[in-house]
Amino acid sequence: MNGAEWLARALAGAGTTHVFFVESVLRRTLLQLGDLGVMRVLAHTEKAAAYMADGYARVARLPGVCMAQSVGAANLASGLQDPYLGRSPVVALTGRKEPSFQHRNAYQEIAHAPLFAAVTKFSTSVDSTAELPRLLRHAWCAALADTPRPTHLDFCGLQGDVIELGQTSEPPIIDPAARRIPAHRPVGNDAEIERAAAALAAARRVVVVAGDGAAASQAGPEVLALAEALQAPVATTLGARGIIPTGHRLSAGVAGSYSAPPANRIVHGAEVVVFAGCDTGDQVTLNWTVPPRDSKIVQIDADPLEIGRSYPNTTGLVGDPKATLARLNQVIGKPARDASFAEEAARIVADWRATMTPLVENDTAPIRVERLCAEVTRALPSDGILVVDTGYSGIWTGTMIELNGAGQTYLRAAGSLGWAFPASLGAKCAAPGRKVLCFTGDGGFYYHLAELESAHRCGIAAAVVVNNNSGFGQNLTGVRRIAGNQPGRGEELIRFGPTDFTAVARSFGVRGIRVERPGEIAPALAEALGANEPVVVDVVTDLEPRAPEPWVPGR
Ligand SMILES: Cc1ncc(C[n+]2csc(CCOP(=O)(O)OP(=O)(O)O)c2C)c(N)n1
Repeated sequence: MNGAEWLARALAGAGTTHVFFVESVLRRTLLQLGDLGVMRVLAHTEKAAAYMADGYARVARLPGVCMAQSVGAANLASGLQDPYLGRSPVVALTGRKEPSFQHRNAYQEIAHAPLFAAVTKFSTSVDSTAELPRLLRHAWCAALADTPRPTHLDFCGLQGDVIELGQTSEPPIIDPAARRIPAHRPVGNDAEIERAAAALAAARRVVVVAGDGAAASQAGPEVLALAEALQAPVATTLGARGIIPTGHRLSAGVAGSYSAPPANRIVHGAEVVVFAGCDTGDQVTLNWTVPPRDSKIVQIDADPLEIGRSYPNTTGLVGDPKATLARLNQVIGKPARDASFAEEAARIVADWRATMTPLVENDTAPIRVERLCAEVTRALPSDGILVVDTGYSGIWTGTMIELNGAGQTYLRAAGSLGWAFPASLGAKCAAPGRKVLCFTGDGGFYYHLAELESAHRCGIAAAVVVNNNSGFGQNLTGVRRIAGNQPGRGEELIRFGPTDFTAVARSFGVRGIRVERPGEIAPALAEALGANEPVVVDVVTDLEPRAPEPWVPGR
């Protein structure tokens, strides 16, 4: 079989239903993929193609495939930063000019290897069809294996032509086990589990902080079972929002820097913290102050290098969070527990929620984002997928949108503004039977507006809610502070618009619904989520209101 055909058959055989690309690359493979029923989503920028592949991968739990030719490789690599940070298995395929073109001022090409080094866990060149099966299998398995991250194959030839030249007799099979994330479920060592169980049984105030790794492992039921057994409140990373029902009496909310006040207070007040599949990075720990650095920790992670990375006083369990928590729960059993810490935590959460009620119920224009979030909570179907951008979009949705912890999925940008809209298109491709709602600010939406055309052309029916406050809302506080809090000064750095995104959408043939009053939100969301086409809901809000802020120790 010709290498181009082998690649198409291998990708389709591995369960790939969509690939995301900018022409001109791997043309013969793309044509073959079409013949095999795989949808080729032609994007307008390589970065958007990478984000689409990321959203696809997170929902399909399979590698998302994106492609670009030589000159597009740098753009594609820039789009791998977010899946790298977000631990998403994206496989990037690029073309690169032949060796005879290297080191002699070739048109349109810089060295690819350094571009991909920082954003992949495996990146190599493919110089012959004979090497293709082995290298694709490795790129695929490496992307899926813990910790999932992007991988990259750089095909010889501007458009990856090398694989068109040679033949292979290998069967077009990437992974006979048809693995999805998590690719493996190792269980932590028994002696360590016993030690962790003893430490938890001896503590009165235990908190669980569940992270993106626990969400990827689908460990929600096991997290909740541990929490109930220990009467331990559960906080999460932003990416694990909704791993348990957010309205549960033990739910403390998102912890760290993108949080409302309760979660940090509760985590900070614990005697022992269980980090389950949690990267213990600066965002979830508020720069390693929540919990304090010398806290007693039980940490469960599939990657041994994560154990004790930032908290030295750690008992580590190396294993898949779901499988290891299940074993830990067996060992812990159903102990008699003092529920006073859980009750105290529930009171902290309830008191904070009460302070938000007037904003949630606000019925006047300009629309409050708290009200918008409450309407999204009501509108999102029980198996809906919510894809949110970074910055305030992450904070608003992570603090104010409630999720059922059973069927709904929350995907967040790992930090790159503009990620959410293309990622939501990829998510919808992976789950055509589920409703996908993208929540973005106008600043984030501007990045990839052109993908409205892709959504329309490819019939990708995502609903996009734009929190349109005519500026980089999150940054208002910072620019004002730097400008000495002088009225008006600093704002020129972050204001733009006003733009009517429904008119923008219509120019691409996409339905747009403008929302200016609170009462219009619910019917607009119902219409957008009921449609079998992409819809932009342009919600006019105000730049001034600030999103919830975290509780900071000692302040
Ligand atoms: C690629 C990139 N550039 C810049 C930033 C910094 N940043 C974070 S949030 C934000 C403003 C977001 O504005 P918008 O999307 O309109 O949402 P709002 O804060 O107004 O709700 C900026 C500029 C970023 N996260 N990513």
